[in-house]
Amino acid sequence: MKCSICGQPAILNLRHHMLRLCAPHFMEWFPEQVARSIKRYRMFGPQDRILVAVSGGKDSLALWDALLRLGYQADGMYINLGIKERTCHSQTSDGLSQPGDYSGKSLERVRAFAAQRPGARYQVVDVAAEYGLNVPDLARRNHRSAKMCSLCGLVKRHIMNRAAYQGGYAAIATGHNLDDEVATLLQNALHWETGYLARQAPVLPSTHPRLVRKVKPLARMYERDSAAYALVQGIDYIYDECPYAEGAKSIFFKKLFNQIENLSTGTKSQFYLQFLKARQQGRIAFPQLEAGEEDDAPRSLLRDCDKCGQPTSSADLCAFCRLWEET
Ligand code: Q46
Ligand code: ZN
Ligand code: ZN
Repeated sequence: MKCSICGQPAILNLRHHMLRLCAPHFMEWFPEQVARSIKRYRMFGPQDRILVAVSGGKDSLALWDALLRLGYQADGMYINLGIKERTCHSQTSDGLSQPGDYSGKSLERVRAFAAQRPGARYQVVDVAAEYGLNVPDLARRNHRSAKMCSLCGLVKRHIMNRAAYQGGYAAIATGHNLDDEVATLLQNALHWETGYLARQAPVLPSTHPRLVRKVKPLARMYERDSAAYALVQGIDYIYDECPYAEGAKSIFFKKLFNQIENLSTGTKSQFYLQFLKARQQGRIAFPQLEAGEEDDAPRSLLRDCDKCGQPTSSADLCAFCRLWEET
């Protein structure tokens, strides 16, 4: 198999792009694709400061790396959720199996990544140190362990938004890739979750001066491509999924899409891009977003939380502060 550009041995067959690339050309191609998405969806400009949500996994570190290589002012942000492994060992990319602390090991990956890149700045928020409980304990106290991911998502969104707003960042960038997007899209379509479908997009614009815009520069990238980029770039990332993601429906839907993709190349891309196009052209329309989570609500429905001051659609406390009040 030869590189479509230079004829040297290729390391990757990008069937969905009808392209085979050698390592050096793949290393150029990946950031170029990220840059194209940033421009196409007008995510941010070259002068904007971006806060990248980094988890220590391949996608967020690949994204951070690509943004730095493209010359963006991209700072990392790691939220230490205090997640421990539920099994006794975890596999890390150094091939060693070590007992321990999932969040701690993820943070080590973020630190190592930044240490190898002069100028890569990042901040860490430790949920237990700052608020008194880590996220699994918070879920237990609230009897919401069964809904751990929705509680965790709420905590992460709140903390990211606060940090991005206070730090004066133009956007929060997350490492969601095409596989994540199509798995979510199908799950939401199966239940006709019109509210979620309405806002599933590479850009979630700000609806309030204190709600920071959210962008997904990898939304058009196949997961295997961001994994390949991380590997070829020598990024040491945490291989394991978060222990709470085990058995998550999203993993089932990702596997399903991989089977479909094997039978019909390009399905993932078509499914996502045609959805975006149909919505943009008005061929699919959703009703006005309803008040709910802060991100969804129109500005007219937002007021300041009595405790933290962040915009909320509820009468007194935002969902994050209510969570801690009820604990
Ligand atoms: S970190 Fe949190 Fe995820 Fe773990 S508990 Fe669920 S939401 S799976 S991206
Ligand atoms: Zn080449
Ligand atoms: Zn609040």
